[in-house]
Amino acid sequence: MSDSIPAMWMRGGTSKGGYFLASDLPDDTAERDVLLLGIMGSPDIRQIDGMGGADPLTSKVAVVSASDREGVDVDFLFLQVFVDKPIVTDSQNCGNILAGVGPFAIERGLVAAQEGETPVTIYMENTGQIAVARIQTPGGRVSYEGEARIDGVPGGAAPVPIEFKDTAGSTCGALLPTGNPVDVVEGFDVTMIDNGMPCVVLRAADIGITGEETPEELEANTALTARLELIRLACGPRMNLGDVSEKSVPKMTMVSAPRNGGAISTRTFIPHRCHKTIGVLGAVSVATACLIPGTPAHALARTGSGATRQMAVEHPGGEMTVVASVDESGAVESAAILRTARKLMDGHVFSR
Ligand code: NQM
Repeated sequence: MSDSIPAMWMRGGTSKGGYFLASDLPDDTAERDVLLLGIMGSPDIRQIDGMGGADPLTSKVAVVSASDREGVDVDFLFLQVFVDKPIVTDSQNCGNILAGVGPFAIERGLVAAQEGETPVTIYMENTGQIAVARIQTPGGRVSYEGEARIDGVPGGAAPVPIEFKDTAGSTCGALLPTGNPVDVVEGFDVTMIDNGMPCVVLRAADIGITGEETPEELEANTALTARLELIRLACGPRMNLGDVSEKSVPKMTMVSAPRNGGAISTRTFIPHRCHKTIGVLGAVSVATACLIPGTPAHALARTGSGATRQMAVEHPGGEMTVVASVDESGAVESAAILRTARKLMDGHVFSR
């Protein structure tokens, strides 16, 4: 008989995945990964024998535990389960799956709900950084109902505002790991940046697209995907990420001038499938690139002025607003975004 373990399935932002208590998973990483591959049905492009949705955005895992860190409620480890390869990686964080961590932690009794709203301080183990999510808890219970809307998800839900601090250099060690706002890689001007998510940002026009294409059109453009992968593999070591051939970072974002009143328009490969929208920390990193003079993104962006910038990062499904607080020098000090989450299933999940 196959093993089953307790799991909650949740939509977090524009992603979906399995949420587990760390204590319900094997301590041994190799054993844990075999179990998760079996649960998701990987490797298989259809993930027909598992819970994964045949897309990197729906093949994600949150591992949550009570934290013994000062001022922190819970520790969250994000795991990306590859769809088509037997790989489970902790090489990236995920701000979308993060949106479900607060509700999950309250539902599992790791955090006591307050009346009305409960702030949950989360240590993101992948990058060693902190996020604070505010969860709606009327009557001391998590509420998923509400009118907050995010592009890429139909209908309304309870708002989950999330604030990030000190995300610069989360994985690469520095906001600009090469020290430059722009470098030339494989003949293209690129910004290698990490403000929560390692990203390579380049002009859409340089690589032969308008930036208005759909994700399906871009994925079908094999000349484009081959060129992007060449650039990505060359950028990995320069971003202190080493050989990235089997990693899900850096993300590749092609930018063009905003079309709908936002700050910038984006199309992002994560890194081999085109995102239907854009990742949360990916959007924070791209918005940060827009604020740095000398980057290709800066020249195309509308960034506004003042200490608080509302920057709508346009993407194939609409936009994601990053609220960036900047200091006198124009550097981003903290960023906030709005997400929503929904509990889909609570029970036991089976591996192979
Ligand atoms: O950048 C997809 C997502 C993400 C990541 C990816 C994310 C983030 O949309 O914080 O949320 O880039 O792999 O879930």
